[in-house]
Amino acid sequence: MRMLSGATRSSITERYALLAPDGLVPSNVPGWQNTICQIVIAPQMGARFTQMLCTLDPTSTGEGITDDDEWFVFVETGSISLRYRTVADLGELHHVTLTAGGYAYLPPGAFYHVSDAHAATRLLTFERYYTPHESDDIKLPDVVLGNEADVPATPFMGDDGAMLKLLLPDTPAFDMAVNIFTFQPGTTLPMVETHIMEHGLLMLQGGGIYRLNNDWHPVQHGDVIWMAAYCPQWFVATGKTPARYIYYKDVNRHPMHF
Ligand code: UGY
Ligand code: MN
Repeated sequence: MRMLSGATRSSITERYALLAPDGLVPSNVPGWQNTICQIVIAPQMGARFTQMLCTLDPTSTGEGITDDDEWFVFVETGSISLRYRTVADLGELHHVTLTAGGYAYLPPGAFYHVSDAHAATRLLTFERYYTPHESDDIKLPDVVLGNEADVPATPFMGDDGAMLKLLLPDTPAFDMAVNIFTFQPGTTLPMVETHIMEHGLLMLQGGGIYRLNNDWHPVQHGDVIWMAAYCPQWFVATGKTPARYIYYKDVNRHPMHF
């Protein structure tokens, strides 16, 4: 149908971006076949990482080499087979099945191959340059495999209406965190956060109002948000169901070494 109004909730600014699903456009991404890849956050926007949404079917395949980067994949819906090898294990090829809620983190120097997707599979990926720790005692992170269903949630700053899961170990080897937040209706972030960490976010369920810099935006399932360093941010969950989002954050490095 022809669009008459030209209206969209998407808004791209210097300090943040909100991308509503209706405006997303696929790209041909090297390594991915028969897959709809939407690059939703990228350095071209001002970000220091890349976030991608990939829709797969049983004919889809995807592969890559992390090189100096690190790669995180989260199965939003469906399931995949993931084969990977790392430099640390002398090139042995590992094979795991990731179902909905499943995730994998691969450090630099890894190879990955995705196949055997269920018909309705959507993946979220985060990729960025891995910043080595200043201390030679801190080695590269290990591979992490898990499912968010097995990760315990803890109240955020004492509020059990806002439960937080950390999907990656909170140790100095990791320069990225990926967390899932669940907000009961009416719950807010306890303050307008203004911090050095950058975020890339995907709304997994429900909705609310996101304050981004000096603007307030209604957001819902499927929306993507980029928040630059020091972008003031605040959220309230609205509606009758809990709101859930998964987000990336850069952590554990000196500001001069990112
Ligand atoms: O981890 C965080 O900085 C988180 N509280 N930010 C957010 O949800 N916008
Ligand atoms: Mn934050």
